[in-house]
Amino acid sequence: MLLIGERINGMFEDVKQAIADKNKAVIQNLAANQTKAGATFLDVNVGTAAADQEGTMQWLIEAIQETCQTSLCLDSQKFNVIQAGLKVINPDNGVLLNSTPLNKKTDEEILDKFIETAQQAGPKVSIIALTMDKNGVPQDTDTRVAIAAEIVQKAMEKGFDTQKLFVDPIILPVKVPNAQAQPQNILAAIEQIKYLSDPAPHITMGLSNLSQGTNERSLINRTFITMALSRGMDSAIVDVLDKDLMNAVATSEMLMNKQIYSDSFLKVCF
Ligand code: THG
Repeated sequence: MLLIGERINGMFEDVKQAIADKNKAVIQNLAANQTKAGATFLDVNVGTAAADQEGTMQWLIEAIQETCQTSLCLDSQKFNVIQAGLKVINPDNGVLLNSTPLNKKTDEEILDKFIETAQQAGPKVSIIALTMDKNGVPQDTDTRVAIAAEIVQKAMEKGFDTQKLFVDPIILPVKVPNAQAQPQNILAAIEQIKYLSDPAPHITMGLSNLSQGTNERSLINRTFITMALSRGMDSAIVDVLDKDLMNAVATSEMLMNKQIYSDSFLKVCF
């Protein structure tokens, strides 16, 4: 599966501090460690503290690219921040633009903009599209799948390869009141989204959202990822430095016959 390392995110105290101090070494170590642990992409999110989000995105990318060639996942809800990142990124290493909803009240054409931007930026530039529209994040399975179908249709109309499209059904904290039915709604959605096109779009999610505020973060994360993988998810934004999570992913892949069994399968997967 395609794992996106979540740690270069201003939401984390060490990254927030490194941004404030312009301390490249902290960022470069996180890039190296996550790559070594098995990340295919590194998520890059400036967080909310930095005043200059565009400049911070560029500083993070430049710091990472000085020492590391791993593909980057530019993570911002603001299109201008992603555009700023694209100005300094090496698109030949592979890039994911994270993320766009189907449409917004303030910007009906946001998905078109993401697709066109990816197409102009080069053949190795993919996008993450959220099953979210101008009405917000749906709670049920059917609306998630209906929005995903519109996203896939738009990609096809615009000649954008569905293998460069990652659909995110948006997992939210299980601890939020009345949210406990959401994980199973998402599993049902995953199962349907993978049949929307051939070849299928990738399916991804920000796994750690699920366990926010709980006492058993790693256990909840790794249990849910095995469930989602078995239903057809093939990517996720995760803490690749969580060894128990990585072992659960490796075991799932082996049990799903995606990795060959050997007595040392945990060592060979990542
Ligand atoms: N979908 C997409 N992109 C995303 C998300 C998503 N990007 C951001 C986020 N969600 C995924 N990344 C994270 C990163 C960190 C945490 C959760 C999701 C996290 N952080 C600690 C917390 O809030 O408790 C930070 C505190 C700390 O440990 O220092 O949980 O859904 N496409």
